[in-house]
Amino acid sequence: MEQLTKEQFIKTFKAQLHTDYLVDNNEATAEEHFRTLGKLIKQYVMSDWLRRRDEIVKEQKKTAYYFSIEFLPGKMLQTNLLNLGIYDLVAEALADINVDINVLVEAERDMALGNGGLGRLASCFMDSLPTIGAPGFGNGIRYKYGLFKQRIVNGYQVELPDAWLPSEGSVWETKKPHSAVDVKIYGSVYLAPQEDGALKPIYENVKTLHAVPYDVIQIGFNNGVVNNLRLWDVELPEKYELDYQTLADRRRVEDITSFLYPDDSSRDGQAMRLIQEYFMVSAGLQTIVASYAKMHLPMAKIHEKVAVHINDTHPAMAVPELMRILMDDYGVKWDDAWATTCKVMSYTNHTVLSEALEKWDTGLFKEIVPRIHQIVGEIDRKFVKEWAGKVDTGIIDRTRIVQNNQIHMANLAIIGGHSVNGVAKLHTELLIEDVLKEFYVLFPEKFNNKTNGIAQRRWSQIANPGMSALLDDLIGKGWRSNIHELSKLEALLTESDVQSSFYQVKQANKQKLADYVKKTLDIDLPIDAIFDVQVKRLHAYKRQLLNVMHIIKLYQDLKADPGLEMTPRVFIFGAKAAPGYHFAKSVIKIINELANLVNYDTSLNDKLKVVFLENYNVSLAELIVPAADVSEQISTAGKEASGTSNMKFMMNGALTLATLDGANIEIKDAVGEDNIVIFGMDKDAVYAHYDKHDYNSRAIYDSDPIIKRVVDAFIDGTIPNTHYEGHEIWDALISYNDEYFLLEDFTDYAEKQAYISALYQDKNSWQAKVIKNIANSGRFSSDDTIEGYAKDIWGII
Ligand code: 73E
Repeated sequence: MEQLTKEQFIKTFKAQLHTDYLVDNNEATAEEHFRTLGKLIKQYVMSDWLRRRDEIVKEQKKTAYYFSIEFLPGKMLQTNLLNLGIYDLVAEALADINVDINVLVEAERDMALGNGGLGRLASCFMDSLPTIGAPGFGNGIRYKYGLFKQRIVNGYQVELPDAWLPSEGSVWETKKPHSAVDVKIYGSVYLAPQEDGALKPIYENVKTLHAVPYDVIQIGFNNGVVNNLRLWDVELPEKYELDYQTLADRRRVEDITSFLYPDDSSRDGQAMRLIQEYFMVSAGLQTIVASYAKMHLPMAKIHEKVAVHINDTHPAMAVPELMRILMDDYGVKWDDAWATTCKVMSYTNHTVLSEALEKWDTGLFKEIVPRIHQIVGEIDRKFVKEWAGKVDTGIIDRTRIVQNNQIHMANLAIIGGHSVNGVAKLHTELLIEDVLKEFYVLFPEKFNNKTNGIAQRRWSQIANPGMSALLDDLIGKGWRSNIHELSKLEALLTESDVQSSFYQVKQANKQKLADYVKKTLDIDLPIDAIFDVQVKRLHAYKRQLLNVMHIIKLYQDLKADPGLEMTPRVFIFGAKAAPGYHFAKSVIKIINELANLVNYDTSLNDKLKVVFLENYNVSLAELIVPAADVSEQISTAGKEASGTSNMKFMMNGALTLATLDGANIEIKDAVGEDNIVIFGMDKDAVYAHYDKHDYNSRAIYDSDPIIKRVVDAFIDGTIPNTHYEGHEIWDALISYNDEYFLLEDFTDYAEKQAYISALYQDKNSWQAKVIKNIANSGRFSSDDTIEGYAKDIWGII
């Protein structure tokens, strides 16, 4: 963008307020101020945005398209200002006219078109792609309602719709009606032989949807590059309006882009979800192929200019859909279409949980996307034929796409692409050795690892201005553009004034969070206590319950001996449970009632506090993460593919208390064993139990009085105001043999927690570890991760 002065900014800002809202600056609402600033930002980048589009066309740059059913940007104002390099100027200019930039920041609604780590990763990539200058665009759905808003009522989670989208639309998007395309679903299709021997698909009774794109700006950091996140909305096609005569028909169409499915681990088997997947895949690919066609290059070589990434299995229909478009719309023959499709497509697996590996009933699939069903059948048939006689038939039976009347989307994505990656070293190893091992026999060359990363600018400069200013003082400002410069801190680990400066920053961040907790929950938090944080989706494998068990133990210890010496602790939780996930909701209830129990018990002398923060989302994370002393990453080893909050906490100077799972292992490698606290079984120990079937939680319960006392607290009335929840938990732990091995890991966990309490007393040693963590967090930058994708998988840089 052009050089901007404060005076120019103030002038245009005021003028825009007049034009849009007919108000003077001092009468405008925060919302009006925010939208006006957003609009100016869009104007500032417009020429860069257009130039980007033109240069990609003119230079025929190979472009990657990141297809994802989720994007979770949160708020965009600060990121956009920072990346444009005008944050300070705008903040000062606004202050000059008595507008507080923080009030504008608050006025923006979180864009929560994602559930958790998977969607947030996609958004970190959207920030990093333009930052490294790579032509990489997003493709997704413009949900009218994002992830539900969580309220806690009487300790229970209540889900409310998240109407994030103002009636005027998001300020960051541009509607592109002229780029709309039609997507066909339902009906039937048969293949009519043509004179030249080709088969032409003839559709009957289809329903046509009108897909309208909204392009959202993605601004690179200080480099003039603006990429695009294309989100599709559905409209009723005027041409086919007779197909939708009743209000109910019309509503059904509108609903296609109404809701994000609020499930982080298992799919909701609704036809609507399948339609959503096909809708965004088809609309995206039609546009991509059409723009490639404008280059007048051979269709069978589309892989030389286009890469399509399948983020988790949800967009896996991209494989048959690209085949369909190439064959049916552009006349490419099957073999050529298949060869190029496999080179275009690549896939990331995000989880080993079998319930999250999508499978669709063939009947439903055939009903909704009949032509895609045909093509998938043919891909499957050819796959079986190709491998027959070359490998064991068992392998073919288990890797083929169609099995027992189900379509296995991961199999489709693997067979139809050239790359399969996991999201942390251990996770990729597990894919190769276990979950996808038979695919590894067939296609070893496809497998690779890309450890997740985080957009460091948001998780340091924006979320933690106090720490950022300190870093500027200590190591200069270079780290802001080159995060690896954080390693300069290595020379300062033991300097006591540096240590105390980091301590001061942490205390100030803790105070900010404490103020928020006071305001929202009316609980007083002592900031000299250890702030021990676990924020993530609520899931049994993430083991929030292990954390709860430890809190119960501390409570029981303190009740038994009120004079017990203990470093005061504040346990902070934030977590949404999938609405249909009964067990997870019971854990939320238990945490809230445990909080009520301990927070108001004066005999505990403020040594123990428990806080459950309602409606955990990206904005709240930006407040919580910088305030944490301890980062809880305590999943059963082998279950958490990577985790990304672990990286955010580390970068903000929290010590990680972790199992050897996901990216925790790489954090340990980065900081060394002395600067992370590891406990519990590793993946091999967990797998040994699976192999030998020898785990017996009841035996542990019967033989360990401390564990028995803790587990019984769920049912013996210790936690008041609970009903079936405690029994449900007790049963999961004892009657159903504790699927996630909490009891086995408990003793080590409690011991390591005690170690942390002691360590915190030794401020110098603690702070040295804190600084060591920050110094080594640069390697978890999503700029580096995405560079790996761009070079190794997509070949775009
Ligand atoms: O470990 C995280 C990982 O850091 C993993 O659980 C999460 O993805 C993160 C980013 O790689 C994830 N989400 C889903 N699967 N894995 C998922 C599955 C189905 C629907 C929505 C999300």
